[in-house]
Amino acid sequence: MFCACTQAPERPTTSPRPDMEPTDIPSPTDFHFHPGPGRGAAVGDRYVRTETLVSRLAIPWGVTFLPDGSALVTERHTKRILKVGPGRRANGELTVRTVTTVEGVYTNNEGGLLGIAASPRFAKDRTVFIYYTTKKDNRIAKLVLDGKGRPEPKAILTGIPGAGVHNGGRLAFGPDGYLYATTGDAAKGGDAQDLDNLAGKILRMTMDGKPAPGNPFPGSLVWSYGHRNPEGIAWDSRGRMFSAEIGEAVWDELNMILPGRNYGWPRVQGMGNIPGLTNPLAVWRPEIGVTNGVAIVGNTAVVTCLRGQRIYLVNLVGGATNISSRRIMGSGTGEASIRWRPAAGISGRPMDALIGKYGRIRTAIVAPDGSVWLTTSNRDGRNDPVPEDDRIIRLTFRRPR
Ligand SMILES: [Ca+2]
Repeated sequence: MFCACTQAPERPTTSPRPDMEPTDIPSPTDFHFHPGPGRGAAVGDRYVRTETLVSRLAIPWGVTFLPDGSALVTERHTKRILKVGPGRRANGELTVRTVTTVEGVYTNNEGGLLGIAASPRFAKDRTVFIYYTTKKDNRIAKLVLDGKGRPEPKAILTGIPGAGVHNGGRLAFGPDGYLYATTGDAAKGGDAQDLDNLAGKILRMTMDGKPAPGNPFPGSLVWSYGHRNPEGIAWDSRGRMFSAEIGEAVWDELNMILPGRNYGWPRVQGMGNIPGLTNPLAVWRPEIGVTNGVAIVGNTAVVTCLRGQRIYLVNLVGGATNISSRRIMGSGTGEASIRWRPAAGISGRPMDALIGKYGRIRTAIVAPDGSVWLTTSNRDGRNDPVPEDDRIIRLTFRRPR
């Protein structure tokens, strides 16, 4: 039997990184989240503010920040890489200009130009990494943006299975300096369990696309496996890695990613409590979920939802002392169900916010100023866009009155 979680959250045990906590942005670790009497009615709206940074884009998918305060943003189907900001236009939104259009990208429903990550040494090497679909695979390439002519993508990893759905595609450099990529099962669930297949994995590599030192399987790019379609990855201030993953038709997941672990797909969705398979930290029914992006500020994970058209604020102050705990708590019933595992670090019911306000929300990433940037995906054929779509939204936390 599942019960609503009403216990008081534990005291935060860590502080956010100083560079994530500028003075004008309250940290969510300064106050406790309470589901309160309005449970299920966007109670998280009390804790957040939003502003539109950019409007009228088309499926902005990957976001990465540059040392000059601007961001590079990919658009999935136009194949464009946009430079956003740091300047403002007369209407207050950030400037947008096209840096390049990537040749060789094949757009097929969920495929196209997906993730982007700037080299940690961008100021010197002017290099960004992109993940995109071609007619025969998904691949990761590097582009040198030195301003000398059209940048040509140079592949560092090819042969990631691709399909019209489940292409994964998120790229990010971890705190260890290595490049991580999420791959989808490309509609073949069994491949997620095959360690010799790059589908349904989280990969960890050098900037040359080679297995990074310390990977759990010798000579392999695989960091974790048994994933269906993970599209979000983020790390907290303690270096713990999290991923948001889209499940099939029953549960979407937030996972803590540990090297060499099997996350269960296609044997199980959600909390299986099956020996040898790692349970998610929290799961949502797709009607209120299809969790996609994740960004972490202090001890709060911001998890975005496509179909659910909202975000969740997930309080991580529980400490994740027992990742293998089988104790599951829950809230809601049927299509509105959310479950989480308190002993694995989720201190209470994830709180929803922005329900329906911006439509389908995909990417989440922490900006250099400590705010969180969100992108919408209302022009992907699965919603009725408004003229302002698609947007990039800036989210900041506030202390509730
Ligand atoms: Ca799973």
